[in-house]
Amino acid sequence: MQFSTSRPSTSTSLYAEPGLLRSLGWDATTAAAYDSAVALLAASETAALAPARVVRVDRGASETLTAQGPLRVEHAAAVLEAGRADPTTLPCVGDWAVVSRHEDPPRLVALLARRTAFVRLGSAPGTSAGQVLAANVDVALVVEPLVPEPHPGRVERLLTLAWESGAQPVLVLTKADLAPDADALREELGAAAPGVDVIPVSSRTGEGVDLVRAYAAAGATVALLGPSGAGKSSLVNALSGAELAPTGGTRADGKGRHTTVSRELVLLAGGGALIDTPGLRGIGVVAGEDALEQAFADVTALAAHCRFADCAHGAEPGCAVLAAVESGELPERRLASWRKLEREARWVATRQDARARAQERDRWKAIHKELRRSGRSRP
Ligand SMILES: Nc1nc2c(ncn2[C@@H]2O[C@H](COP(=O)(O)OP(=O)(O)OP(=O)(O)O)[C@@H](O)[C@H]2O)c(=O)[nH]1
Ligand SMILES: [Mg+2]
Ligand SMILES: [Zn+2]
Repeated sequence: MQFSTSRPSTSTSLYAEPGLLRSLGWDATTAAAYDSAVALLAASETAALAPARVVRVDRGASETLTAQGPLRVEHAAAVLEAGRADPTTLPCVGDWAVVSRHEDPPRLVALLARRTAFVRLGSAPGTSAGQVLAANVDVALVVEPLVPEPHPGRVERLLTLAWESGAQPVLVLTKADLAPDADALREELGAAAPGVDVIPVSSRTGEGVDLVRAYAAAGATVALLGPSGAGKSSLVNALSGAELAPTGGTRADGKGRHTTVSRELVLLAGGGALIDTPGLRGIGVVAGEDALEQAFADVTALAAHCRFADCAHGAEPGCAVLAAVESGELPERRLASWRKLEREARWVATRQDARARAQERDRWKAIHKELRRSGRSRP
């Protein structure tokens, strides 16, 4: 996290905002983003504005926290309209917002630019643009249970999503109290998480909980992502020292019961915020090339040593990636996982290109229409 502290801002009074907003992570960067968002509003909308953080979204309204405490706000018409064109612009948990108390009920009139965002794209061609799972997360805790057994492929997919979001990924291995071979599993999963801290935890014994809590220090926002039943809500409770989030059992097959149903931000006593999320059912397509390079930094480093710059690591001579698989340095499973996510990333890129072309076409259509209209009305 890089927070500038000396940035001049027209809302220095807001930057000096005490207490609640500060412990939610309000800083000079947020203050500047607030000013920019307010500047874009129509003059008629600038009465009784205040900053707020979205703690939960439900049915066209958001529960928020303002400097004065909780405030439920409806989403303004302009916000909803923008959301119809691009659902990723709709308010989501973790968003900083501009709210207006001028109206009754109060309204959310704009969102501040997001520092980071977890975006889940549609999982099949032709599905809608995407869904933002959480915004302005500083640290993404990828939560994977050690018991009944961890899935390295799922960890890789979620870590890629985390890298893509712009947050710092951390791998949290839960239910360490139940795993007799926790150390061996930690090593195996560490190989699937280059450049990422790996923390085994137990919400039951408290092992590792302090290490995780340290990430939420000083107003940082931490989000938990992982499958249902992984122990995300149990960890939220262990971190906060209170029963904030309901937890559920697991089924006989070890799968979770989807106990958590909405994404919710909770404030920690020592400052900082936590976002609990429901277990992801399908994660879908997650990322572009840059995030893949980070999530698979080991593969990328090997590929730099292939004889051919455009090596596809198939059957080419002098392929350093295949040599590493041969020698056991790179697990074959990991190479397969990388290939799968690579294919998906290419598909996303193609689709984004197609969307950009369609938007360009629409723009020209509008320009031509306007030209025809003004041509006709010319004297
Ligand atoms: N032994 C042990 N059990 C745990 C631990 N953490 C969670 N559990 C159990 O695992 C089950 C699922 O925990 P939850 O915290 O509800 O899981 P979740 O990830 O929030 O699941 P969803 O809300 O469904 O996504 C519960 O029965 C918990 O008691 C742990 O560290 N050790
Ligand atoms: Mg839960
Ligand atoms: Zn190669």
